[in-house]
Formats: sequence, structure tokens, C-alpha cells
Amino acid sequence: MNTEFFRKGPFRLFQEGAFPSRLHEPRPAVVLGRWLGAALVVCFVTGLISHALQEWGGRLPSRPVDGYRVTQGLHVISGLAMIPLLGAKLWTVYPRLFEWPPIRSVLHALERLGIALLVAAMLLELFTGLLNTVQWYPWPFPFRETHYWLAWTAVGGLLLHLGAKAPTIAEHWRRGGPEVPGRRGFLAAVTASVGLVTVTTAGQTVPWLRHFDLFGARRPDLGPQGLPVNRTAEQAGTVEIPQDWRLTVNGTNRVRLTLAQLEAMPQHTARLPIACVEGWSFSAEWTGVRLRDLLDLAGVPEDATVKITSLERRGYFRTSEMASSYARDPLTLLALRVNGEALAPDHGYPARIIAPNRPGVLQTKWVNRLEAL
Ligand SMILES: Nc1nc2c(c(=O)[nH]1)N[C@H]1C(S)=C(S)[C@@H](COP(=O)(O)O)O[C@H]1N2
Ligand SMILES: [Mo]
Repeated sequence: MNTEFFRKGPFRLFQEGAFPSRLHEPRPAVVLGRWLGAALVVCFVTGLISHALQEWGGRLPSRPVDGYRVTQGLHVISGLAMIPLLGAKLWTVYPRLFEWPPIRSVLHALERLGIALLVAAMLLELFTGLLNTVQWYPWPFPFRETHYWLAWTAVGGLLLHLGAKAPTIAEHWRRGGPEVPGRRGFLAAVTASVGLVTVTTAGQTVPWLRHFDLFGARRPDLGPQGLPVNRTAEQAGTVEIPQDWRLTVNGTNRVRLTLAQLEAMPQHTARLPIACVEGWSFSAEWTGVRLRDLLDLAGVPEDATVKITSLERRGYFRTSEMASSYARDPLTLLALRVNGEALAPDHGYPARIIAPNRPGVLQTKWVNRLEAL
């Protein structure tokens, strides 16, 4: 065979020595792998918590009050940090794409297939997550299930990858041998990128960073009543509240209450966060009627799961379910006021749900019916 042919054009890359930078050696890849691994563990665990709270919210405790705010904030912060980390990691190892021969054995083929799966799952996961943080869902499949199963695929692929690479990782885990030229500068650049991404987005959930929140989806202090909005009253078609609006509570008996009657009931105030799955959050002082007082009025059984329905006609979040651990929590309110003012239409006038440790998507606005399931 004319081996000269393989030394020209794109085939150049398949030659030994085609990638002279020593940053493509295993040591930098192992260092980045550790950082990426740490971010991935945080992102994966907090993602499972978010999934669990949305899927089986009932069987989880309604405390700590800020639980979801913290875990979902970390989820989005670690996910965004993984974008530059993964980019750098892929850059250190991409010369492997041009390994020659491409396949040495069945095991080697499987290993490469595993890596392809891992990289594809990670890229898709970060891409869908990133678009979700800016509330863009351009795909026909349900985001949450897809994001959930891609996460398991990535973690499975990662475990295989770690298994296959265990000897290399062990060998390069500790620093040894001479300093790799350019290593410090490279790692400093990666650290700076991660820092920049974090500082310019984390302000959407970390109050003292809010002034640096250039790229986060929301500023936690911008919006009606100084609070951001997910879906406005206009988008939800709930701008006009019917004159004869009543809250209906269905239990063993049925109760219908006007806003004035709700306001005449004992009012409670709680400082609770809205924590959106998209990664932004804010805390406010909510005032209204304890949900459990309303449920008791209608004779809803203590252990019943409650279905909450809003005036909104269409939309994924027009209803939500709430298990008894939440419904009976003394901090869970049907809020009528926020920070001392009647709710703005965009925040759910005349009444909204607010409960501790509950994902934002389930804090239903424009509520008009509660019923025992
Ligand atoms: N009826 C209804 N309630 C809703 C929504 C909605 O689209 N419709 N969006 C939810 C989401 S995703 C979030 S994050 C919070 C945001 O509350 P805010 O708009 O008052 O900040 O409202 C929740 N309640
Ligand atoms: Mo949300």
C-alpha cells in the first residue's frame, strides 16, 4: 500500500505527531475529568431531586423551606459550568478521533462506541438544559422526561468510560513527572471561563450576585411588584377575572368563597421562595389563608391529595397536585397578597398557591378550585 497517501490532506491528522501540544496528554484530561465529574455529580443529584419533587412530590417532605431553591439553583449553576468544562475536556482528547488504526479489537470498538454515546448524551443534555433555562422548547418531545433519561444515559456511559480508563486515570491521578508546558495557562483559562459563566448567570438565584446577572433568564428583582414572572396573565388569558369569581373547595362538602370571605378568614404570612426549574428564584412575603384551613372547611380528609385548578384554559401548568404533606404544612398558603400588596394579575390575582420546598411550576396562579382526589 502507498503509505504516502495517508500523509497528505486530512489524513495528516492520522499520523503520529499530528498534535504536538502536550495538553493532549492524559494528565490534563484527568484533571479536567475530575472537575467535570464533580459538576456532574452535583448536577445529576440535584436533577434527580427536581424530577422526584415534580413526579412524586407527595412522598417527599415539604421542608426545608428553601430546599428546592438551593438544589435547583445548584442544578443550573453546575450545568452551565459543565459547558466550558466539557468543551475543554473534549479539546484535550479530540486527537483520539484520529487514532490509527481506528479499531484495534472488539473491546476497543466497544469502548469507543461507549465514548460516542457518552459525548452525544452529554452534549444533548447540556444543550436542551441550556435552552430550557431561557424558556425555549423548540422540540416536539417532552423536555423533562427526555432530560431525565439522557442524564441516566450519560451517567451509564460515564461509568463505562471510567471503568475502561481506570488504569490511565490511576496512573495520572497524582501529578508526576515534569511540568507539561502550557498546563497552567490552559487550566487558568478554563477556570476563568467557568467563573465568568457562573458570575454572569448565578445572580438569577443568588441575591448578592444579581447585579452581575447579564445572561441569566431572569433578574430576581425585575417585574411587576419587583418580582419576575414566568407566564403573564395576558399569555395565560386570565387578565379578566369574572365579577362573580369564587373559590370552590370540594371535599365531603362543597364550599364557595368570595374574595371578601377569603380575606375575612384568619390571614397568615410566610416568607417563601418561588424557585423556577429554569434556575431563577426569589423570596417574598406572602399573605393569605392557610390551605389546611380551607381544606378543613370543606371536610377534605387529612391524608387526601389535593388537585389545584386555575382559571387558565390551556397550558401545562394550569393545574397541579399537592400531596397531604404539603397541603397540611402550616406554611402552605392560598396567597392573596405579596409583600403587603394584593397580587398583581401576573402573579396570580386573585389567589395563588405558595408552598415550601415546591418547584415553581407547581405554585399555581389564578387558582379557582381545590378538590380532594
Ligand atoms: N396557572 C399557572 N400557574 C403557574 C404557571 C402557569 O403557567 N400557569 N407558571 C408556573 C411557573 S413555571 C412558575 S416559575 C411560577 C412563577 O410565578 P411568578 O410568575 O409569580 O413569578 O408560577 C407558576 N404558576
Ligand atoms: Mo417555572
